[in-house]
Amino acid sequence: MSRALLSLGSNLGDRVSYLRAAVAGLGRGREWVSGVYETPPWGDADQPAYLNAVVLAHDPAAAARTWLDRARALEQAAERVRDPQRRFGPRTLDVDVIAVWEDDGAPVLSDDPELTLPHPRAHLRAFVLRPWADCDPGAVLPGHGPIKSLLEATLSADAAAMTPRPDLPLESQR
Ligand code: PH2
Ligand code: MG
Ligand code: MG
Repeated sequence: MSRALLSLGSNLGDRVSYLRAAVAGLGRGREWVSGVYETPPWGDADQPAYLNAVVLAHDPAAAARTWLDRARALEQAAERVRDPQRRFGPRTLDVDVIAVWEDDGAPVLSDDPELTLPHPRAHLRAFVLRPWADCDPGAVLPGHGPIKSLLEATLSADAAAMTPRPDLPLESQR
């Protein structure tokens, strides 16, 4: 039933291995996987730099909620420990469901606090928009518009501080 744009982030331990395990864990349903960017921490400066990437995944059998369950399972497999005192603190693996579309292309909208769709901060985050724009320049973030425009509107300092890491591919050529 759906496609999902998932954002991957890691800033603890063997960061690229956590991202690679997450991509592999998505199985055959991935349509494309972006390149990796090294990005300064947003929100809580006192933590290591992140590696970030995005993935478009497709699963005819998945409901929107299925993507959240998968994201959490991937985080658990990375032995992520949640610190209740530090919502935006460091983590081995963060998998966020950014947007979900039905097979006919209609966006899934949700104000469920557990799974808000699209993700409530995605339109502000260069570390989501830039790798997404690399893979699908014409993409639209439901409710917000073309991601190219959103990327231009993010702080140029944020986008400029992102370093492409072509030396860290997430999947071997298929
Ligand atoms: N994720 C956060 C908090 N801050 N900063 C960067 N650069 N990348 C992230 O993925 C990120 C962050 C919480 O999810
Ligand atoms: Mg998250
Ligand atoms: Mg996050």
